[in-house]
Amino acid sequence: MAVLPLVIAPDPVLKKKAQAIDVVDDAVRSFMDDMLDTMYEAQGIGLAANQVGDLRRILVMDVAQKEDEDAPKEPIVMANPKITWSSEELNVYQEGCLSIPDQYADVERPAEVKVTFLDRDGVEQSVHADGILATCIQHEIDHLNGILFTDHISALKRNMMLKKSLKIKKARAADLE
Ligand code: GNR
Ligand code: NI
Repeated sequence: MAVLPLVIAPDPVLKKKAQAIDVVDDAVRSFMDDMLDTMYEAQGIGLAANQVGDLRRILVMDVAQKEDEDAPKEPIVMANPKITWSSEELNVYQEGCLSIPDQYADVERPAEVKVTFLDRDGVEQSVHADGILATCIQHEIDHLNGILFTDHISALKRNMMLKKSLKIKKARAADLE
């Protein structure tokens, strides 16, 4: 179990496409656990491997604690997630990203999705997600495809947010934050 350093935008690894894994072995499980530790420590509801500098198609989520910090943990891990169906109906959520600190914007996405993936035991599963879970899954799968939530908003807003992110990244690197 370990908290890994978070990659902050702009960074090339956030624009790269992650690669499918062959099997979920102990090394993959250990990495999934580290990703969960990292996500909980950063108080996020999701995390994709790119965000810790790794290009395997792995994401972790826990949307249970969004409303209530004392709610029991409900960790979800997915390897090789694939959206097999998206609803026509769209939904707008104010999104944020651990790799673009302190910036938020409304993003419109399909309200519901069906996803297949390999779970922590390497067993194929499928889920039909709605609400914040549907949004989060799409946000994380975007990361695995090298896409950030800022790619869904206007260029003006995007450039502003990435500039601010770079400022924060520099400040953190200089240990000022
Ligand atoms: O913590 C996070 N919150 C969030 C809020 C709305 C939509 C998506 C997210 S995911 C984000 C964590 C993160 O950056 N995951 O990649
Ligand atoms: Ni993100």
